[in-house]
Amino acid sequence: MRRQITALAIVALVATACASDPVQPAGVGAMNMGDPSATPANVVPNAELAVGAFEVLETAPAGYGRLSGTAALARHANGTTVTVELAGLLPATEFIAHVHGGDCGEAGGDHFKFDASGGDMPPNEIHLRFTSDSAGAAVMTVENSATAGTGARSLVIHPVTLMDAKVACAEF
Ligand SMILES: [Cu+2]
Repeated sequence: MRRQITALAIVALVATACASDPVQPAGVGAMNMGDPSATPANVVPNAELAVGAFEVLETAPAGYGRLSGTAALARHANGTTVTVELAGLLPATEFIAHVHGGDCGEAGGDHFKFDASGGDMPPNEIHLRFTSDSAGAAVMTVENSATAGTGARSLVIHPVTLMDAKVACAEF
C-alpha cells in the first residue's frame, strides 16, 4: 500500500513537471530562449551532432496530426546548440520547447538541467521560444555556453497558452 502511494506520487510529479513552468515574456530581459540568426546546430563546426525526428504525443491537443520535423543538438567546445525545425504546427501560434532528460516513451520525463540542484530556467535549462508562421512552420536555434552531457535526451514542445500539454517529442 505504501509503495502504491509512492508510485502515484511520482507519476503526479512527472505529469506536472512542465505545467508549473512560468512563461517568460518574449524578448524581455536577458534570458536566451532562441536567436533565429544563430548558427544552426547541424552546421556548427567541430561539434558532436545528434538529430532526432519529432513524434506526436498522446497528450497533444487536436490539430497536430500532421506535425513533422527534427530537433538537432550539437555539443561543442563553446557549449551546446539546439535547433528545431517543424512543419504541421497550428499556424501563428507560440510554442516553448524544453530539453528533457528522459526518452519520448516517457514523454521526455523531467527537464534537463546542467546543475541538478540549480534553477528551472535558462541558462541552467535549455528552452526555445518560437512562433509558427502562417503555414504552420517554424525554425529556431538556441545556444548555451555550457556543454550538455548525455543527460540531455529529448526535446518536448508545448503551446505557450497550454503549457501542460506536451505536443511532440524528439530524441537526440
Ligand atoms: Cu517541457
